[in-house]
Amino acid sequence: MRAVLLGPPGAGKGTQAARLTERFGVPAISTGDIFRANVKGGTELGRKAQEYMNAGQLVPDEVTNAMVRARLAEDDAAAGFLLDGYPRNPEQAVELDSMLADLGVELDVAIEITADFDVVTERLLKRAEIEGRADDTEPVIRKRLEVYATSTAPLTAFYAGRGLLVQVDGLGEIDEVTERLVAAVAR
Ligand code: B4P
Repeated sequence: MRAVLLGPPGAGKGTQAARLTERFGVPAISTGDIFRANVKGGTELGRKAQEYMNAGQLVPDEVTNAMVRARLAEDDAAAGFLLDGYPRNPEQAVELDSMLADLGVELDVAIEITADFDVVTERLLKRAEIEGRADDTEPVIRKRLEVYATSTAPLTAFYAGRGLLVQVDGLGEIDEVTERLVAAVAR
């Protein structure tokens, strides 16, 4: 399976990617996780990404695209992958097409987890209490949702136009959402 996972911040992309990777036996590649690991490790990439993440902005495309290109070329992604949080704007989607063309493969499905903004805001504020992530504060969550609406939401039409889009309701228990996703992908 070669899939991208779309949806607003807090829809459950990271949560579900970790479960789907086990079901489908392909690596989950989360750009957010890679950035956070680099921030923690104090790398050059982490330094570049941190200010954007903390402000709820997208990390610049040239940084993100190069990172994904390198990751997709690794051996474990040859038989499939689940991209969590990439692409996040139309420019990244076009770049992903070029990466896949260079690898001689095609995307099978774009899965969108839907959830309304009130619900996701509540989830992220709850996570803030548990994990204390720098971008889970109320003003930054608002900014992330704005960026989602402006930059990422147009990808729904982009992938629908190619017949690749599958939409799954992200509300409800985590297990329920996983089962919906598995059923939707199997269709
Ligand atoms: P990400 O790490 O991708 O974070 P996110 O979209 O905000 O969602 P996340 O995966 O964390 O949350 P989830 O929905 O699983 O991005 C962070 C930042 O990195 C971005 O703002 C940007 O700066 C940068 N970045 C990442 N990718 C980029 C790209 N391609 N280009 C440029 N910049 C990029 O879950 C949220 C919470 O909800 C969790 O606490 C979870 O436990 C809970 N939850 C999940 N499902 C639930 C359910 N069914 N019921 C109740 N709670 C649930």
